[in-house]
Amino acid sequence: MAALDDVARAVGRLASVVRSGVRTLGPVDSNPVPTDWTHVTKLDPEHAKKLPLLYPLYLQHTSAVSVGGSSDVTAANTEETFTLLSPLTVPVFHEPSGPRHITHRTRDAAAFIAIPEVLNGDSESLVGTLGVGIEHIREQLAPELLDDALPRWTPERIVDALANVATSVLLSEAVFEAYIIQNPDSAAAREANVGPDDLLSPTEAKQHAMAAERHLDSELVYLEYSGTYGDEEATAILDAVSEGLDWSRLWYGGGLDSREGVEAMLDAGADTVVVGNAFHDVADEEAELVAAATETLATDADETAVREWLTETVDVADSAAARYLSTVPSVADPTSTAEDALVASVRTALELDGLAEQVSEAEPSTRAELRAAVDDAGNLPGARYLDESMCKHPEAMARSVAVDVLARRLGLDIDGRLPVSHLSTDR
Ligand code: 1GP
Repeated sequence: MAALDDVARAVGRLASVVRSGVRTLGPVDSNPVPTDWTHVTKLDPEHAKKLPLLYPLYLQHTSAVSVGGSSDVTAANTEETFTLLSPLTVPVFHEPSGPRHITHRTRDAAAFIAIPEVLNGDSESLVGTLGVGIEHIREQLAPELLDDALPRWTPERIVDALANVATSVLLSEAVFEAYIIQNPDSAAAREANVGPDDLLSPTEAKQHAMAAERHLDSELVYLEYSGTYGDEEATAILDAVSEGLDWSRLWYGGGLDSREGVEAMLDAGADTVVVGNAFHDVADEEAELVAAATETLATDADETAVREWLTETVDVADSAAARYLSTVPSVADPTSTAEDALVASVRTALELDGLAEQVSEAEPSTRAELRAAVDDAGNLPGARYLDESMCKHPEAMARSVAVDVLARRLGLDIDGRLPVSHLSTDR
């Protein structure tokens, strides 16, 4: 038995040497997080954080979307956010802040699960939450998964062994994110118990990051300034950390709302920047603009009239839409792209108002009647704009938005396809 144990240990050691050789020397990059992602948009599922009405127009430019937030996140609002994002062609992944936010629906919808571990918080934030997560997968998700797949008479011993395998498979599909949180005045810092004394110098951050890559096998090291721009302190840390990493990706997030800020972080060594608040600000601005537009413009105002009104009303170069788009390196002209997106959203919102008046005359009481009334009206608000975006089935999406937004406005108690309560139109 002792000899067998020795062989098993030797094989284990060899496997780990081979793994790290493949990681660092091999021609194939074994890190599953793509290097060509320069920009990730982080969407918070909590209801107070809205999405612009025609969100694919904005999100088509980002490299990937992450779903996750620090407060008021539930399994239900997480599932709703994944449903909303299903028409997108960009990858969407899940960054759960609690194990119960992972459900079968979120797992099916997510490209992968990114599990956060905080390197400079308390031990709870490094291994405690991870332990709770693994327990949830082993004792709930994996058995539920097998329950659907195995015949009822399968012996418990077999189910138990398979649940172990399923847990390992689920974990092997996950990506581990080693966080260094540097803004103690953020929800993320409060959750992980990161105080002013826990902030790291560039050298300490580099050492933590090297341990995360070599010991924790973290696919990602995430320098997190959530809510505030890290500026020169962050660039000094990125500079040091990027020198220490070979295999893990290096991400920066926090307070980004300009091209200069993004370029500074990428130049300092970040592979990817993450933008959160600046995206939700677009929805808040849009709600105000639409409220102002309905005071002045007719519901059938044409594109020229809407554009004229918009450029007289706001300085588009300084709008939240332009600020968000300026954080996406591939957007060549953020101001004109923002102007087009804002014109599209305002016009679509006005058309929805017009459609609501028209459709209410038919007094629909079921989803089918409402859908028929929307189709009879002959104009699907937003369809022409979604058609030009990288969105799967643009017409179907425009129809779902119209039907579900109008159902809520008309107070109809019918099952929605899209959870439009997350959109800027729902206040
Ligand atoms: C939060 O790093 C992200 O986890 C993004 O931060 O909301 O400040 O952009 P902001």
